[in-house]
Amino acid sequence: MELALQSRILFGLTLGFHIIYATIGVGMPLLLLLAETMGIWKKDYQYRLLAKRLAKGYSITVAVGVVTGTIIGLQLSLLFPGFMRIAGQVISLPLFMETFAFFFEAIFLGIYLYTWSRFKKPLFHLLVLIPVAIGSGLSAFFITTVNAFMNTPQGFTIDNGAITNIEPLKAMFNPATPTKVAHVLTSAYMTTAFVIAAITAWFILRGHRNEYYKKALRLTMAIGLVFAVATAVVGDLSGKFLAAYQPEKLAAAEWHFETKTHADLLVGGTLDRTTNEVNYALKLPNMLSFLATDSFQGKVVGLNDIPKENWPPLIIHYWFDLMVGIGSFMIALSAVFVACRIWKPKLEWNRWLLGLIVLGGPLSMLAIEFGWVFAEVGRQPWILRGYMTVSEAATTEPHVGSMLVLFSVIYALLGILTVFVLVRMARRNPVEPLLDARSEQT
Ligand code: HEB
Ligand code: HEB
Repeated sequence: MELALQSRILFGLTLGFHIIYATIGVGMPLLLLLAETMGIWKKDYQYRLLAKRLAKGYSITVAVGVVTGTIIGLQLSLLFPGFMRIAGQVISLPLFMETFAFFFEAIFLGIYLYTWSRFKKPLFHLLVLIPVAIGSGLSAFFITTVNAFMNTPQGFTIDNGAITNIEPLKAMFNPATPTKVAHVLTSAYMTTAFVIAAITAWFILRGHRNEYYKKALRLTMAIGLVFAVATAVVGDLSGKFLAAYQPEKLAAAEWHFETKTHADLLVGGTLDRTTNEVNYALKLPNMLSFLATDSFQGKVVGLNDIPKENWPPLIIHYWFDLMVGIGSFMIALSAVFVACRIWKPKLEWNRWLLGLIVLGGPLSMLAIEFGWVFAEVGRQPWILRGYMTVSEAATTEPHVGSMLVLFSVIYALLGILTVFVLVRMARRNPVEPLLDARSEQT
């Protein structure tokens, strides 16, 4: 196998694993914040209990997130030395700031975890969460600006291979930053809510019928609905961003060859690579024009107007469809659940609905993975769009293959360990005995 490809697979594997923890890392503080707020507002101890149990599990996922995040930092310089040589100087500011945001978050998280009964008023404990949520949001912001920079680099000039005139802030606030940061944040909030909803629905299906679970499910499904809609709205803006700044990614995602107005959105289907003909796809008339330009008549650049060596792999069509498909499904599912809660309370606990909610957790996490694979494979062949290709940046050290095997084993073990610890935690401290306790002693 080609060495650059091995490096990409190894780095992709690392990111794909880190993003699971990072997503929970970004989403959980907000969920905790909302659960505790509900508890104080409704004077209901059960919401506080929910926050407390989630926070315990969260401390485990944060720890693994730190390990995988540190591995990313190391691999970035080891596997793509060419990239770090050029871009390292430009992006060192956000990379450093991410570490700073993380420490900020970690300090307040530590305080939060150990002060459940230390404050006279529960409100003060709630306030400690605000810096945690800000810190994790900033983490996501800083690191996403780096990724945005790779897609639309700016804020430097290259003279004979040397990099000069570095403007770190201009590099950070590049055209891809607003939509990417917003889409990453909303999708993390959405996914965390649906993951916790899935676990809760699982417990209800297994016969746990206390109000506690119902409150948890209602809260997470409502939060999930709000952020699923927000993710779709921002995703639409991401589409418009692509049309303006990375037309090759959008065209490849939609197998859109001829530049034209009134372009259709294609769902699924197969592509005949000799004739560039699309078969069996579902056609949504004029919707690609709308996604790209906000007008059904808008003109969308096709692949034929882009040099062939700059085409991203056309397979990204499927990643895009899967992401959008899951997003639409989750909006529908959570809307049905919330509608049942309002108009048909009995249906709310329907086994089928609960089963689908259990499915929705892993599906949302998959949508995060599909979204990143789509965005990152769609950036190929560039590592710094217009300046440097991935193969120019990759290492020529020959040991990537064995590292790939080694890290696959490490991630598998870390993944199993996380699940094992979380399940054991839940088993050892069942929530039922705590539910009747009206007091705040726990
Ligand atoms: Fe991350 C963590 C790096 C991506 C989110 N990270 C982390 C760490 C590191 C990293 C190094 C550890 C800590 C410190 O700071 O020291 N990342 C990284 C890189 C990348 C990433 C390099 C790529 C390029 N992240 C990411 C993303 C996100 C994140 C995309 C979002 C969404 N992280 C994060 C968080 C954290 C981290 C949140 C913390 C932990 C937890 O919480 O879990
Ligand atoms: Fe997404 C990406 C759209 C949903 C996750 N997205 C993306 C993109 C686009 C989109 C256009 C690319 C961008 C760039 O590259 O810059 N989405 C979209 C839409 C929708 C969606 C339209 C509707 C439905 N997503 C979604 C969901 C999720 C997601 C649901 C999860 C949960 N995405 C994602 C991610 C990504 C994406 C993670 C990567 C990052 C960025 O932003 O890029």
